[in-house]
Amino acid sequence: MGVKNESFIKACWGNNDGRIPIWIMRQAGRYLPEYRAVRERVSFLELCKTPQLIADVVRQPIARFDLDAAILFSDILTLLEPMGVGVAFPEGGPQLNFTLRRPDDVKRLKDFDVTKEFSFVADGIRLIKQTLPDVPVIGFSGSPFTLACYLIEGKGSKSFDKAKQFFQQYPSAAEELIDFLSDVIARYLKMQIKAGADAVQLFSSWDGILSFEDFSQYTARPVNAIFGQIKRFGAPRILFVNNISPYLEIIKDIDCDVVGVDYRACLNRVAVALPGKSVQGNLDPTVLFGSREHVIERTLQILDNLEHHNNLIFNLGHGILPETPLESVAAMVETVHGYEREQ
Ligand code: 1CP
Repeated sequence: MGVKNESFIKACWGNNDGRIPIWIMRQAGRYLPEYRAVRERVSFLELCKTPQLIADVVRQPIARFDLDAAILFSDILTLLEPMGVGVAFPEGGPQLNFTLRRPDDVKRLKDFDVTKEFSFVADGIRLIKQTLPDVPVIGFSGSPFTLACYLIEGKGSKSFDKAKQFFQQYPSAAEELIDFLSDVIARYLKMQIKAGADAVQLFSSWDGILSFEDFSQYTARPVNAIFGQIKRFGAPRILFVNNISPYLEIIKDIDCDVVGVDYRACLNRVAVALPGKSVQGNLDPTVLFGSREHVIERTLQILDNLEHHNNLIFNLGHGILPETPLESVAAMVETVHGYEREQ
């Protein structure tokens, strides 16, 4: 195991005494000229389905910056295709060719063999491991509620009102939908770990629109079920919640190893509220549009504010934005790695 591997995985378990690890949500993406060059040749979906191209773009940010983890290149919405839901990725954002409108529609979603339908993901992970033997690889899936949001709305949305309404109008269909998705997601993450993923992350990107009570039912309950099924494989389980602050009391009891924190929250406050869990985050992605001094200052602010650093994985508090200056990314990475903490 190289140095990189040690710091990320150790931090996931809360016992890192080496350098502070950092990776970046959406680190292989449009802010990189070399990613845009690949995307000029192939469509987004073709890229997601071609193991060699997956391995190529996963390596791009690692080759440019001294990052401590790689993340599988895919999208949370590709998991919907074998259910019978076509997904397209035009310029304006993802579009589904099927939406859940009535409770009966849930029964039209097909169950499928994850290993058979997603062999390109398993092959992609195996190739990443060959290309980057010293770097831990993170597998991922969307959370059940976040995937349900897209299934009901049919596309992205600012508030997913239709999805929230469906959950209130049809609670038993909603539960059936969440349980079906949880089962598929657990099998999908298990397959990724078996293929070589060293850690897995659930993206609860839209769960943060739920009421406190609904978060217990539609996030905590299914996430516990999913993570409970994969615990025995020994790969750290990361739960990223966009808009985490209202739910800390619930998250405290969720069975996960690391909590990914959005940029709105005070990272130290979250860390204090979640004893026994590691934290990942949470620089505001727009900070990277400021001066070099500003990037360094805001990065140090997060680091200085934390009481403990042995359970920290530095990251942005949401995905990196397409126009982000590359110099700012380098400044952030150098600041994190150069940080001298009190032992
Ligand atoms: O043109 C392009 O290249 C497509 C842009 C793009 C990219 C690079 C999309 C469409 N997805 C991705 C890759 C992606 N998506 C990764 C790759 C790995 C990495 O991090 O480097 C990951 C982890 C995701 C996860 C994802 N997809 C999430 C969860 C993270 C988050 O932002 O909260 C979500 C919500 C999606 C849906 C999605 N896919 C693509 C877009 C533009 C969106 C957001 C749509 C919306 O606004 O609702």
